Amino acid sequence: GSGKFFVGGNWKCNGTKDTITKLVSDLNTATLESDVDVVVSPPFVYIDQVKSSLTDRIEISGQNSWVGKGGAFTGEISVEQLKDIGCKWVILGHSERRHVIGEKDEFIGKKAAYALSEGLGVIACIGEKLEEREAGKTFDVCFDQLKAFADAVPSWDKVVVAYEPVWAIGTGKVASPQQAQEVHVAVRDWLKKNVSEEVASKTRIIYGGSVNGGNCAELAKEEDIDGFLVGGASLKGPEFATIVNSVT
Ligand code: G2H
Repeated sequence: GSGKFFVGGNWKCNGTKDTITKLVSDLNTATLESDVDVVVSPPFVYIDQVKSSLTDRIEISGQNSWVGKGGAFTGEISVEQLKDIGCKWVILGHSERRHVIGEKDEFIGKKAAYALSEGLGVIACIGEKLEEREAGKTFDVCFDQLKAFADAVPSWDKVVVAYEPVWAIGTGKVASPQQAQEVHVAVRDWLKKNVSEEVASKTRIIYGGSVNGGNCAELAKEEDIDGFLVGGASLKGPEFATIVNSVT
């Protein structure tokens, strides 16, 4: 693998003050392997609560950010605000933003460039839909999404790529270690050919889509799986800790 193992918990649009208090307390008491970058991404409205109660061992990410400087953009949250409230990261291009909300490649690329320019790390998500996989277009789709990031970002130093096949997200239908590894290798190869050998070897490529405490160990064994982006299973502190500790 490349670099330090990276595990992100994407809480999506879940939680209340009470459930988040419990989750933070479970995370604070969990034993986490030291050689892993651990990040959680609460809904915006709970970030302040999480920041003020969660151990500094775990960094905080936004689930989205506005494409430029804040201002008259009703309903949006700016990169400056995420930084102000203590975030170190932002998830961009998640499939739910692409396919439910309708964000396009170029817009997502611009968001990544802006977030990086302000010093946030970017968890850059890519992944194909089931019909695209079945049509043999997995690599084409992933490479197009990757290219939109590559065309926009000046540096890959603070970018983590998350491969999340849409058919595996929240479905309980996890990609097999071989299926994930195959795409991770292809992504690394694309980076090598289109960005640089150095970026290809240094950039962490993490897997997301129905990762849980039971399947993480097998996935983590794959050479090019450098960590995970976890949705449902990140809402349970002990299970999330198990996934963090699947580092090999
Ligand atoms: C994929 C993942 C987290 P889940 O969206 O980003 O969610 O683990 O629930 O499939």
